[in-house]
Amino acid sequence: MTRPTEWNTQYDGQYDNFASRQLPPPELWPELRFDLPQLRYPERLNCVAELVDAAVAGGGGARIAIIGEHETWTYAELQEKVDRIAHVLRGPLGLARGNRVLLRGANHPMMAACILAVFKAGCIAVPTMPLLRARELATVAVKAQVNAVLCAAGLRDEVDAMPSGRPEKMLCFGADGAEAGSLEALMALQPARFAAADTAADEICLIGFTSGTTGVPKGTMHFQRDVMTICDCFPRSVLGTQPSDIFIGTPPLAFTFGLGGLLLFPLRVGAAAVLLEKLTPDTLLQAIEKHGATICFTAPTFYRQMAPLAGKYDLSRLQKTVSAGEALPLATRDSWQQATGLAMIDGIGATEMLHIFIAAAGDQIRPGATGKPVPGYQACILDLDGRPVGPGVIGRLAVKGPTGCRYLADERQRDYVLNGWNLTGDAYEMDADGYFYYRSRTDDMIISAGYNIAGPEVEETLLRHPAVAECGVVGKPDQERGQIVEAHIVLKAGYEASAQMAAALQDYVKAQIAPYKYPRSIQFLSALPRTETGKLQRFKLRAAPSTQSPT
Ligand code: 3UK
Repeated sequence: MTRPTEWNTQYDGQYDNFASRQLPPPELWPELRFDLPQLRYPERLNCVAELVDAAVAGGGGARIAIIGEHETWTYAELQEKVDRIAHVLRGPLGLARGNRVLLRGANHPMMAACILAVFKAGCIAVPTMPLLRARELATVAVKAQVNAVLCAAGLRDEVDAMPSGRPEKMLCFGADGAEAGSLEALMALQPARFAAADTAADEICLIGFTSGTTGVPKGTMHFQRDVMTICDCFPRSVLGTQPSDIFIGTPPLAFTFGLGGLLLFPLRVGAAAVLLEKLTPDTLLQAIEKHGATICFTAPTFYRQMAPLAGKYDLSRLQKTVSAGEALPLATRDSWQQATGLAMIDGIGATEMLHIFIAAAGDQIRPGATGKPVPGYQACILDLDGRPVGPGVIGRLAVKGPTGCRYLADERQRDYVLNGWNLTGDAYEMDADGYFYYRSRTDDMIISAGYNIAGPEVEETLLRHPAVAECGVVGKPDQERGQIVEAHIVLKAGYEASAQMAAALQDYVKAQIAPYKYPRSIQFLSALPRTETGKLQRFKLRAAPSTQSPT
């Protein structure tokens, strides 16, 4: 791999070990297994040296790397953008190795370049979803002790409004023209080449935040090595990626499903990634046709909505479609296959595991099952006491492999890791042939249209409304979205349950937290079901019939 050279030795010597000090103690880590020869990486490893520099050095500089709405970058052009941004980070911004950089932007070539630049500079990327509001951003920024922000110009308001105050070091990109003081303006003043930081393979480069059931997001920490690992597992052994592939899809780069599928996996094989924002089922189909995309990544609900529209488009180049984020209903698999002739590749991944660890493709697919452990991973089903159960018994899904859960300073590490196994919080069942079948979440996470939504976070928000006395938020099954958020509300005296009240509460939530978390269904109750010790009984809310129809 590339060693540091005279280009940027001026940045040597500073190292911020905040993140590594927040790693859980070794006894709380999952067991990590590197059974496959391709997963034995050198001790010093910079993932962007491998994913971008190696492609250029190997003669692939003129190949297309990234296609955006308005720009197409070759590998050489991507390398130059990444290198200039890395210089901005370490030079004008004055960041040290190991500093955390919060990233905020929709799927766009510049967002991709920024993430890669943070990895390459030896800093730590903290990508955030474009829809997050100031309060949610602040939680992330405080937990990860963020040192700087790179933000799409159109999304800066929520950063400016962060209750914790925004970090002093912030640069915006993507405004019309390269405004003075913008990231682009600074990039133009920097050298075109940046030698990748000489990082250790087990140096943290990414903190991926997940919404927790308590509403406090968990930061999952991943190493330079892990970025390579996910590229060399599922895409290699299940998906079967080729240099000629053109990747497309919807998951945000701030979600590790999108980061892998729409950026890292294509780069690993010298393929091209189409990065588009604000895709709808119609515009995604249009873009698949226009760009001749061969591999698509999105959530089940998107495929469900695309299936009836697929006939309008020429999808003849499309070869593989990957579904993840929530369970793939059989009806969705069937309608997609009828519409396109493609057998869906279902895969379960998790932010803690970084990417997909159980999946199936081609003639390995067994409808109704997610699949089998991706080579390199092992899985089993554990009972409540942590003992493995045999085929046909529903229990807790447990996995181990080359990646695994390491939360940033979080007590919930003890819940996710048991005897070396990662417990994903899913109830699964195995059959006699070793196929794994999703049954439900074991915890209270609401998964709606591919988004993870923590009920208590919505509750916390609703409770700030003057009319709300008490509330409980659960997921209700929904044909379209998998689940919808349903809020059960006890109003304070003097307030009346009405459609107007429901709408007001919905608007209130949308203004406070990411709008996708708002309760589509609101039910008014006179009291919430509670145990003797005062605990809310969510299962009773879930079982209660909805009396008012969702909006
Ligand atoms: C659920 C699935 C059934 C499951 C993710 C691919 O979803 C991802 O990460 P998250 O941390 O959520 C993890 C949880 O989501 N889930 C995901 N995929 C499936 N359930 N079938 C599936 N195919 O509850 C899991 O524990 O948001 C997915 C790649 C990277 C990811 N981060």
